[in-house]
Amino acid sequence: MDSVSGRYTCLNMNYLLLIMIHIGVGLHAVGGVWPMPQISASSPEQYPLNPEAFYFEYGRQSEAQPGCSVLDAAFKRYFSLIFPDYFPGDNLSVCAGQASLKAETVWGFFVNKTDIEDFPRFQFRGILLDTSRHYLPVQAILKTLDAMAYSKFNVFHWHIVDDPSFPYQSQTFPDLSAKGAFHPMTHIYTQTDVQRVISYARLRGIRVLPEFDSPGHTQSWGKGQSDLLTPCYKGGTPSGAFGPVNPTLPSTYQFIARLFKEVSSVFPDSYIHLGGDEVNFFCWKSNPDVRAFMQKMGFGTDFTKLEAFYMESIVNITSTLNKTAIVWQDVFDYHERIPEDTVLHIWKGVPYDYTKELSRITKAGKRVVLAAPWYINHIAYGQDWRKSYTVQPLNFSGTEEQKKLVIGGEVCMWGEYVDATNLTPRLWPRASAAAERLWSDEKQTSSVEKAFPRLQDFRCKLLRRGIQAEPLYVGHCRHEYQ
Ligand code: CP6
Repeated sequence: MDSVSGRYTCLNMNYLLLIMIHIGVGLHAVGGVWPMPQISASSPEQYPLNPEAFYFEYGRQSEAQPGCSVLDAAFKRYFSLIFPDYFPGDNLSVCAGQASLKAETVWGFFVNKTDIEDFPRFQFRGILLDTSRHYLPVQAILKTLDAMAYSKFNVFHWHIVDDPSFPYQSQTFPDLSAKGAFHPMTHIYTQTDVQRVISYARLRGIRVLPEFDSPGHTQSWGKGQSDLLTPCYKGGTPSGAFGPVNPTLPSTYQFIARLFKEVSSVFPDSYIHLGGDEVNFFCWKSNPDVRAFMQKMGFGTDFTKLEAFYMESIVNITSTLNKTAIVWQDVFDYHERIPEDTVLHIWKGVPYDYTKELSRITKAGKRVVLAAPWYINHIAYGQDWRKSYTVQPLNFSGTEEQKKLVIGGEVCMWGEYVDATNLTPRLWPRASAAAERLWSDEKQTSSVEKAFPRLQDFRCKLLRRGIQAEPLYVGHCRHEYQ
């Protein structure tokens, strides 16, 4: 998943960026490097670091050269992160005439000579934000993208629509948000908003994975698209309620094809998340037209076959759009004939029996993303980051080949109880614990006790960088902000 489409020509320089990030991270707090680099060797040799003399340079051998917008922008951001208190010209004259070394110690700092070689353990390190249960202003999303980059997350899974609201403003079907958003003007994501999120994420090495979850979780879609949802029946007549998307009508697939055609051109990522979770068969069962369709198709009374039929159809639509589908694991449970390259997203087995799911699904040769142990919308009294930290994603029974199919993991922040007021402290630094599990070498990061002070330091660094991360436990930051 790290390889990116042709539009992102500079992003293969990601690792150069990472090395710079580590320089920045190493400065403020001793040992406060998070997530832990794969290989690093520090020597007692010290160098002064002076903002007046510090600059980033393109390597001669580098494919990226001056003018690469991704790196030019990153150089600017990371300069400010490395020297957070530096303003050009500020106080500098005070030191004029003094020995240069002294001046450097006042305005700079010494860093130990450190060689770092770094690369991620897993290629997919995601965060899910849910903008349907509560609308999140674009600013809150951008802020989250900043914080994600600090912890080296590289996938923003945008669970953009769901039952309660449809904030995505579609060009093809404007009624979806006009009628399905909490508010048709203020609680929507316009095309401009979406572009802003995508390009902001791109500059930080983050892909945007949109999810349009169906056939369940689609109540809000029905408001702006008539005949899309299944009418539920009670005592032989329509009850006025609606169920999942109606899988029996050709118009359904025409609609999905047009919507996904738009979505796949708006979101450049090669993956698209199709959902497919938690389909309630109650309404389908009640509807005589659905039952007649079942008979015609030879599904009998097995509604999982009907769901399979629907998912297969929409996965095929995404294939024709040259996108790879990611779906929630429910889709595997119903044994659909889905393309080999489809990625299964493991969310069940909450809290801790997801290892069976990992075995079962990778045994069938499918790639998986692990979300089950990282539902951090769940909160508890105490240091629950420790549980996230001690997850061992590859500790399940299976062959080496099966283990290679685990492409990464994801922290889910479902939105029932989360909006812009509490998103940041609920995410950070708890998500950072999962980030280190997904980035760093497992052996080097096996001790929660050793991680604790480093994560505390990192949390202070997040505060310094303007991310309102919650405290892990009793203590203080050397720089108290607020
Ligand atoms: N919304 C959608 C949700 C959940 C899922 N899908 C969910 C289910 C159980 C828990 C948390 C979230 N809120 N669309 C399941 C993937 Cl515990």
